[in-house]
Parts: sequence; C-alpha cells; structure tokens
Amino acid sequence: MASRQAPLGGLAPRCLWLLGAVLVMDVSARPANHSSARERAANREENEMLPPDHLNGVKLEMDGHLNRDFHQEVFLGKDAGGFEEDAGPRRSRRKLMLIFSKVDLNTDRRISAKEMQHWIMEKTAEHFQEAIAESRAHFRAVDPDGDGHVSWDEYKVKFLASKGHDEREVADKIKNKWDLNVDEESKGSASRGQCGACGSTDAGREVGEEVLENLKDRWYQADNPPPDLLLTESEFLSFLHPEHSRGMLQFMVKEIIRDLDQDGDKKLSLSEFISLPVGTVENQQGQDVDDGWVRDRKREFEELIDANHDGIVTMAELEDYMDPMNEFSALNEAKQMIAIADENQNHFLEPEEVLKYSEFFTGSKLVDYARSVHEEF
Ligand SMILES: [Ca+2]
Ligand SMILES: [Ca+2]
Ligand SMILES: [Ca+2]
Ligand SMILES: [Ca+2]
Repeated sequence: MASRQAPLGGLAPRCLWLLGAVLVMDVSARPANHSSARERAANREENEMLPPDHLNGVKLEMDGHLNRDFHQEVFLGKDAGGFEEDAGPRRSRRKLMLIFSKVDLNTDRRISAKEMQHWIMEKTAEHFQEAIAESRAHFRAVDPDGDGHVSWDEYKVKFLASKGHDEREVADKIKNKWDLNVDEESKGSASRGQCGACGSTDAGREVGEEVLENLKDRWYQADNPPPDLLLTESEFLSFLHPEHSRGMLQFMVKEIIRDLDQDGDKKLSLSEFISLPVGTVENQQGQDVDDGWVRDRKREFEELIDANHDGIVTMAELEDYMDPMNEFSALNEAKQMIAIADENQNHFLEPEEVLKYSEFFTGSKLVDYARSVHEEF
C-alpha cells in the first residue's frame, strides 16, 4: 500500500469556524433521499446480497452522499448501543465517560489529537473486523458447495433469488444461456443513473439489467488475476467492502466521480460536488434541508477533500479522503472532532466538553451535563 500524503497546511486555523457550526451539522442536513441508520438496518436484511451503499467508518456513501454518522462510527466503533433516547441519560453519560477514559491513554483527563487519532484507527479496525465476519457469512450463503470459489453466475442466481425471482428457474435459464428477461433493453448501454455504483435500494425488487451490469463491473474489479470471474472469500470481501482493498477503493472513487462529474474532466469542481440530485426539493422544508446539505458538502469539499486547496478535487485527493486506513486523514478527523467541542480552545477535549457535545459524538443529547461531570467522572 503506497503512502500518499497530500499536503494540507494550516489546518488548525481553519478548524476554528467549526466552533459555531456544530449545531447545524447533524440533524438538519440530510436530503430527502438519504436514508437514516435505522432505515439502513431495516434494508440490510433485504439487500444482504448487494454490496451496501453505506460503509461504516467511510466518509462518503457509495452514491456520493456524505456519511452523516461518520463521527459517531469512528468514536463509538461497533459498540454504538446505549445512547438511544430511552437508554436513561445517567447510564448514557456514564458510558460516554467510560469511552473518554479509554481514549485518554495517558490518563491526564484530556484527549489530545494524537490520542483521538489512535482511537479512530482502532475503531476503524473494529469496523473492518465486523465487515470481514459479515462477508464470511454471505460468502457461505453464495458458495453452497463450499469449494471456496463463487462464480458470477452462482452469485447472480442467489442475488436474483433474494430479489424474489424463482431460484431454480433463474439457475436453469443461466445454465441454458436463455434470456433472463430482466429489463433486456438497457443491456450493454453506457447510460447510468445518478447512483450507478451502488445498486441502489430504490431498485428494490425491480432488478434491471443495469443493476446487474454494474454489479458485474464490480465483480470484475474484485477478481484478481487470473480473471476467471471466480471470487475467493477475500476477493468477495473486497466486492462487498471496497474499503478493504486499494484497487477497489480506486474503483469506488472512479464510480463516485463518474456520477458527479458533469464536464467530463474526471475531476470535481465545487459546483459539481454540491449540485443536488434532480427532484429533491419539494417545498420550503425540503429547501432548508437542501441548503444545509449544500453547506455541509461545501465545507467538506473546501476543508478536507481538496487537500491542496486549488478548488479542484482529483481522484488522488478523493481516494486519500475516502481511505479509512489513512493515518493522515485520521489525524485530520481527530483535529476536526476536537475543534468542534473544544470550547476553551486549548486543543484538547475535557470531559465537560465531550458531555456538552454528546450529540456530535454519540447521536443523542445527554442533558444536564454540568452536574454529571461531578457525579460520574
Ligand atoms: Ca490524554
Ligand atoms: Ca469535472
Ligand atoms: Ca485539489
Ligand atoms: Ca478543550
């Protein structure tokens, strides 16, 4: 894995704007077509054969949306429970302070950027382990004969069966090379939707040839030489979880740029990055949501993705930003997370600050933070 550290001078001063920004960051800024963590969990069952649109601990969704839950995912790791609204504020605060003490490696009761970076890397590794376990289970489901290889046709049968097609019928058709009759006409066409890469949940049961073509592209990408279209378990992992492989990460970046790039220069300008999918603005409320969406994307583009600040995001810049194992990005994230809650501006997080900004770190507001510091820490 090559190390590609892009220059990113003067981050600290630019973090100051974040101080005031936290309140608008989280709840409001979500366009109408963006699903919540809860909806995603509900969809996961149905789409378990599909590579997920959402990847824990990765900054962008496969369809190019910002991952709204990123900070919580890298702060809480797989241990995200216990902060629901009905969990009891006292217990939640206690749990948050327990996390605080784990992040605070040198036990000086404040979190430094280095400590936070270390924590983020640890939680990212946790998400990786989780993805491996999940992928292993799915691999068993698509490799029933257990020979350790899954062919594209085997996968296609299982995938279409999971979408409500008759498994035996599909298998027979594929075996005899008959037409599958899933939306024949778009076969081989170069046109793609807004979400070409993600096999979007909108597709639901209606699996078009286009979705299959996109999946097959991805299958090819995940298949290391020799290109026999048989995936091993580890190749299947990078099919489902592109964040686990350099080549697939690049593929994902290309797909995202292809979907957002309007002038075809294979780079993203700010206006390309913030332009909305058609049809998301329906009323004033929707307009406000979209304004927040644009504001957040603009900030992310300018502060983090466009590392050399020339107003253009290249493939390399987007790849650095998307790579969850990039230590440099993790340090930038750590600094950003600290800046958001660092009220006394000493570049460290104290327990009071973490509790006060609990919504940013955990997704729920834990009221009465001032008292709890004395009670529970
Ligand atoms: Ca410390
Ligand atoms: Ca462009
Ligand atoms: Ca740039
Ligand atoms: Ca502080």
